[in-house]
Amino acid sequence: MLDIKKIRRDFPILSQKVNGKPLVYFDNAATSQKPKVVIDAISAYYQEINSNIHRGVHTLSQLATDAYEETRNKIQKQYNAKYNHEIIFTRGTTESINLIASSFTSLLKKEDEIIISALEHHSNIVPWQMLCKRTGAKLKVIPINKKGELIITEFDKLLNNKTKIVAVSHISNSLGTINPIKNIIDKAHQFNAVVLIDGAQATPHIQVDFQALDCDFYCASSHKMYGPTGIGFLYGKERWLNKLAPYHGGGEMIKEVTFERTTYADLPHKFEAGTPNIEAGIVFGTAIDYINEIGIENIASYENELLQYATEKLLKIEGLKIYGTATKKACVISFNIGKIHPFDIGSIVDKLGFAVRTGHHCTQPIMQFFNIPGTIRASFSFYNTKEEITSFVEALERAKVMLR
Ligand code: 7TS
Repeated sequence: MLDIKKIRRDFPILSQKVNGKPLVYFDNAATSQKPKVVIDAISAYYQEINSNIHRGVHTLSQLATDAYEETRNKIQKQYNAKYNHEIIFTRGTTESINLIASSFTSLLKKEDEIIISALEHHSNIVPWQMLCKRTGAKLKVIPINKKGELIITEFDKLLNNKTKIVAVSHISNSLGTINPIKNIIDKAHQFNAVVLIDGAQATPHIQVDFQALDCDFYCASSHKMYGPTGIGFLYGKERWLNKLAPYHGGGEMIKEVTFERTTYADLPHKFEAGTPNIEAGIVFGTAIDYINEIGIENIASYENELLQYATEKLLKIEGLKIYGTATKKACVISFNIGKIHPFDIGSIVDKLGFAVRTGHHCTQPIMQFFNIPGTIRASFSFYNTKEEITSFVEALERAKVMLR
């Protein structure tokens, strides 16, 4: 059992008032709040060991390098990668996907096909469209049913020997659907396609094991995992990372440079040109430690309780419709009330202290599928409570009356 009261004290922002009302933060899918240990670690880095990494013999540089590399080791351990050099630091999920899409340019031909799904965030759509434009390859889309679940029998029909890449999300940021990625990975591998998993919404909430999944690439962002912004990772199987061309050129990613030719550094540095976001990389490790203190299994089970509670309470509001009713769901609820525009509801509940996201959530094709302009999205985290959900439902009832 989690002591939520105690946990909430770890997050200074949660005791703030917004518009004169206690803040209720239900926009965790966009970004999570940060515990004090994370906030303090950022300050400690600049006060104690700030220096550039991987290049100085001096003590501070070595301390910073060790702390930065320690996070790589923590990510390897947390997600059971075989080697620590299979973890590449990036600015986040978006950059991780772009890195792979860019690096595959020289490996694709115009007969080849890439499969994504109808549930993807724009960051797992646009880079593949750009890759298709560069190479002539074709983009195929696994459709969804009315519950917001992938139709796997349609995936079976799309797969063939031309399929080179399958890129799907672990959990949908708009609908909360948890996709059957193990099944997708196994099926894709039967056709020798590589599989990239967009794990931006999974790593903050559920246990993930790269080797058990057997995915070829997996991407995530620290800022959704209670850590700093501007840092994330790409996991890639060693054999694939060795095969791919680097994404950025510059310092740090080379073995030897002459004007005639350059040889590249070994993994992971081949993909890490330039001075990285050092402090965020180090403090990402602090956030992982924090998750482990609470326990990812505890997080998953408490958040599931919140999801069930919120679903039940929200459905009591007359005219409220939930989009995304998958059997396997994470703690995200997208909904609309009657014909009221989501933005109007979002603006009113904001005045009452509730932070929710409204709009298309960077998933316009999902909105097109449901034929709606957008939704109100409440996304929960382990520091949220049933009391907050109850008062949210009351606020929605008030908003509904005001907008009638
Ligand atoms: N993939 C998914 C599934 C996401 O939810 C997001 C961000 C991204 C990729 C991109 O991550 P980034 O860290 O590189 O920006 N999702 C959201 C959201 O739902 N609201 O704001 C950002």
